[in-house]
Amino acid sequence: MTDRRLSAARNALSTSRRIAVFSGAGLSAESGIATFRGNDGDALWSRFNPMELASAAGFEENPARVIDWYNWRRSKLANAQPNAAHVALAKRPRLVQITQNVDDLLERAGVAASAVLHLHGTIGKDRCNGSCGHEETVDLASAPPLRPCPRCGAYLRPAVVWFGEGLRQDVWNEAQRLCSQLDCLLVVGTSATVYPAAGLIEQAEAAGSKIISINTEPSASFGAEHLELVGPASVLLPQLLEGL
Ligand code: BJW
Repeated sequence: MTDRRLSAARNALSTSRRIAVFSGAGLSAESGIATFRGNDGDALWSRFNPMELASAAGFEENPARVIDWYNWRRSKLANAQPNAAHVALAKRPRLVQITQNVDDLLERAGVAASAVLHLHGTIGKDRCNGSCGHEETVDLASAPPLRPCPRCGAYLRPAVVWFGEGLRQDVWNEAQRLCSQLDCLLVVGTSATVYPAAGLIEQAEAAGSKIISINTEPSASFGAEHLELVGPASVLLPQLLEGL
């Protein structure tokens, strides 16, 4: 069954010219980075309250708690390595990378930083929580505690997108532009529950793109042109992309 689906998916890819990858936390799960909503008991939102840790209100209430939590995640990421799924993607530079992930494992696997659209920002940077626009790179292995912005004195915060916040307009516009003109969208390791990002799948499908999904769990149907592969990304992606 999986073999038949895999060859159908390979066929769909080989007959596609414009291909993008839309990835989520499952892509980095096998690098030891926790997902948000998985069933394994390790998922972040089963252990922590997202409104305390990933919202502007949570930061206002207790900024040090938020920074400490992000620094704990940063130290885990500092010790992580790209897995076979990241490496398989990096070997195919013609694939456009649109990711919800805030980690840099695609880049560390060899994808050019300029070629990855990070819809939800990057954990490797801090930005001013005020409006001065200051941004700085953070050393993942030894990220500093809560501190003021050197330019305006407001607190610095991780350069990620929290609940209730808009996505960076230029990044979002580019993702939408790409997804409106695809032959195939490869959806990897996402629960596709967080909007507006998940809406890219619907947008691609409505514009006539084939959808191939890879997930350890069966997913919702993404339309008539959806080919679903169930299993770990580190196994299925290298198999799917072989020879592409
Ligand atoms: C594997 C695997 C393996 C595991 N191989 N697979 C419409 C309806 C209802 C609500 C909303 C709506 N539109 C907007 C909202 C509100 C909200 C939202 O979507 N809420 C839903 C949860 C209901 N959206 C927002 O707030 C967004 N902003 C917004 O809408 O702004 C507009 C606005 C502006 C101003 C005022 C009002 C509105 C922003 C969303 C930001 C999300 N931020 C986070 C945190 C980022 C920073 C951080 O990392 O700390 O982004 S939350 C978290 O979820 C993170 C992820 O990028 C995102 C998506 O998660 P993802 O990647 O799908 O991971 P999981 O864990 O959910 O799934 C992993 C999958 O992998 C699973 O399916 C596994 O089975 C699979 N898997 N191992 C293959 N080895």
